[in-house]
Amino acid sequence: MSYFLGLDSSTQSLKGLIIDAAAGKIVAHTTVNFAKDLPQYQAAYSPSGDPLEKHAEPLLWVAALDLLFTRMQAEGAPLGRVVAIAGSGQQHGSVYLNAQASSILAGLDPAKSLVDQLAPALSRPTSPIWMDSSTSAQCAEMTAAIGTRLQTDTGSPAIERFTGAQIRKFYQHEPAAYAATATIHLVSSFMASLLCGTHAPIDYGDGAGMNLLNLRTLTWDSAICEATAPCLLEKLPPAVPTHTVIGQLSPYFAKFGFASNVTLSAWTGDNPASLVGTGATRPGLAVVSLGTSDTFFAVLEPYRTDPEGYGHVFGNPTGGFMCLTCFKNGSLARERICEEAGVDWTFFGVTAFEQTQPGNFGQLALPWFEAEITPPVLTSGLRANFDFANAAAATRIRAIIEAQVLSIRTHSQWIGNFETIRVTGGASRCTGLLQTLANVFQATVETIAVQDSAALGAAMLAAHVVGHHSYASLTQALTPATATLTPDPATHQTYQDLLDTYLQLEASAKN
Ligand code: XUL
Repeated sequence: MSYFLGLDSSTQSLKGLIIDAAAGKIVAHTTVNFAKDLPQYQAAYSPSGDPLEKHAEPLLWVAALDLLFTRMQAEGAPLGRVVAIAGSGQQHGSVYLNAQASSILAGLDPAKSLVDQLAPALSRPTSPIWMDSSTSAQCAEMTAAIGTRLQTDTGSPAIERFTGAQIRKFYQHEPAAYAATATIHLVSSFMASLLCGTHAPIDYGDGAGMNLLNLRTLTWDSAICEATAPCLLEKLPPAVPTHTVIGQLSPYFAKFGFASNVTLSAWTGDNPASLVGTGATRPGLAVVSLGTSDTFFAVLEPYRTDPEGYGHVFGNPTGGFMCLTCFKNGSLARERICEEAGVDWTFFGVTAFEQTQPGNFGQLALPWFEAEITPPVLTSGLRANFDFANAAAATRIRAIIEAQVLSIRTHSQWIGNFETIRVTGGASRCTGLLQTLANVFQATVETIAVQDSAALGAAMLAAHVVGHHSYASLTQALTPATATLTPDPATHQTYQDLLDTYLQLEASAKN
């Protein structure tokens, strides 16, 4: 039997994907879309009304798990043949559970829904997620307490969305609820806990997104935990390598047709899982994931940190380290510009690029509709160096896309150069964007068939950890390049010049 299930609990959906590892094929693929399928829950909102605050209701993810398996079973997905499960979650988001949670998880009753059973286990009804940038004060306090070691040992300076600062804010604003919290999970380890029926550990891939894990010792850093919130170390599940078997599937899930002896492999963050699912676990290859946020990631050897402080170091699920830079205004900004211009996706992705020329006569627009992460900008709003509102739609679109790509180039330079960039995510169908990436980086751009690289990566992890399938064979069969774009050398100088314009605009707009 060689069926492995990968799950991905992301900002907008929960996906399930089954691979037949021996045949090298995806055999089932199902999505629960939060806005469409579970509109009664909030996926990203501000409980206090502060626009910098972004939380989700954790019961949304719980409800989505029941719904996904119900749907997969109804669709005839071979759940009964699944040998092992792994998964990934949106990074940094945290779930707060009380002391009852352990017995609730251990005694899940298949006659009741997961939501009804888990609701009493929460010590906090909402979960801060990665889109939150409301913790600048807590970041400043953590930096003052720890100093530069915070970045050099945890892989990132204090970052607003990272879990450490979020936990500190919770402790400061709601001390009683913090004290009533027995366990703090990441989205990934929380989802894994539901499946295991016991508290699951946090892996090095996702754990590194908390500012609490010492990447030199690969243990929770007790001094940083103490400076973050009282008794924090006691509330954290153990930190483990991603390649860890964490238990067996809870009998609760037999009702969906799972076998009785399904093994669970540790869950990780969506970006570390995507590193596996895009076949990018070797140096020289970088990935640009064009999702809700745009991320740039690659293997990082040896361990080092970004001198600018924007790039983060996480555990590479296959061993060693990876680096990642996150740009919040990714697809959300593209969708907004497309809608405002009143054009369809063919115009946005193709026609606009035929009607304009590389470099766009130096016209750039920074798409910071939401507070931006890279570079950190807390005041939202588009910034352009030309009369954006009165320009033609095609000019506006190229101005946004070229700025997005130049930002990715600028803030990934510390990692080095890459021969190949693999592109994944919804917007990887936008050929104008892909050619711009090839030209700006002067690198080959490859697309891969699977859009859901995090769910695929999770299934590949399960196949490797439990089924002992080699990454080389899984990568070759499941993530081949489907299209290759080569850079146009004639644009090299154009983009060198535009990079300077971009840097000037970014510097002036940051202030
Ligand atoms: C990474 C980050 C985002 C989320 C999206 O640091 O914040 O990419 O992981 O799910």
